[in-house]
Amino acid sequence: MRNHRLDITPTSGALGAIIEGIDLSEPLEDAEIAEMRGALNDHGVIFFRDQKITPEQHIAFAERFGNIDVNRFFKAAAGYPQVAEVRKEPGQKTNIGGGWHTDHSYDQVPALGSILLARETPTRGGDTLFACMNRAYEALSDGLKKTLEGLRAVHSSRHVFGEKSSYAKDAGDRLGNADAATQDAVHPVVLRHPESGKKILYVNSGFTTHFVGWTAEESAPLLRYLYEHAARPEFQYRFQWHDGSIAFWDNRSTWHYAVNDYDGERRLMHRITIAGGPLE
Ligand SMILES: O=C(O)CCC(=O)C(=O)O
Ligand SMILES: [Fe+2]
Repeated sequence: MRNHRLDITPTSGALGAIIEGIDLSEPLEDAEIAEMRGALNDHGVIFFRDQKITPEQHIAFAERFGNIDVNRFFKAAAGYPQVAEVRKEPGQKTNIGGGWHTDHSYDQVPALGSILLARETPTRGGDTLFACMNRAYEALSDGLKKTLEGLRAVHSSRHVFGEKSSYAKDAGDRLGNADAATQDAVHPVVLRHPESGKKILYVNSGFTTHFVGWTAEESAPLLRYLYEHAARPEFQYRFQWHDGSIAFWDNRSTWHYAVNDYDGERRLMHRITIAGGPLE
């Protein structure tokens, strides 16, 4: 029985924490899982280094936090339908997730988060940026906060994963199931995080299409302002991967952006997504 607390160190002023001195291939105690959950609520994304875990151990770890949400658009790792592959081959130009977004906001009940494990990393580059949507919300003026409190936004998967999407086309066989891209969901623009209770700005440039009751054209200038504001470096942390690194992000309170700067090299990640609860 381990009786020490986890070694948790924040990674920036905005978000992120690294958890050291723990081997995720070993059975974890309930208290350790609870502490990780707490760290995820406090910091938005938690990181681990040098984890030599099998896909089975990755799945077992994820299941300690909830049910697995199998993404219908990502190609799965061979033999493991629960594990989505995030891959870029040396000959490929586009990457997966190369713009600010939160995953699954097009679902009525968006995922809690994802546990992304680096299997094969390029010699340099291929970092992932994270941004804190609580900080972004808190830094807005009282006037704009009040306006946003009354708004709801539509989020869609169609323009990203659907038949007509150039992103899905460029991704080739890494994405699929385009005819399942029929989800649209409506969420408040400002959420109270279901676990931490913190207020978060909940729109993202990947999936949000417009405000409810506004046209796309009317919505665009305010959305553009919010995207620029929320992408300020003060709200970010940039994570450098090595083989065996893990990032476990909260998919409600953070955005992420996979940097595509390693042409000619392979990058292969395994992602397991955990189902979330209702947002309102
Ligand atoms: O590859 C990455 O760093 C993140 C890609 C991404 O957006 C995701 O896995 O949801
Ligand atoms: Fe993503």
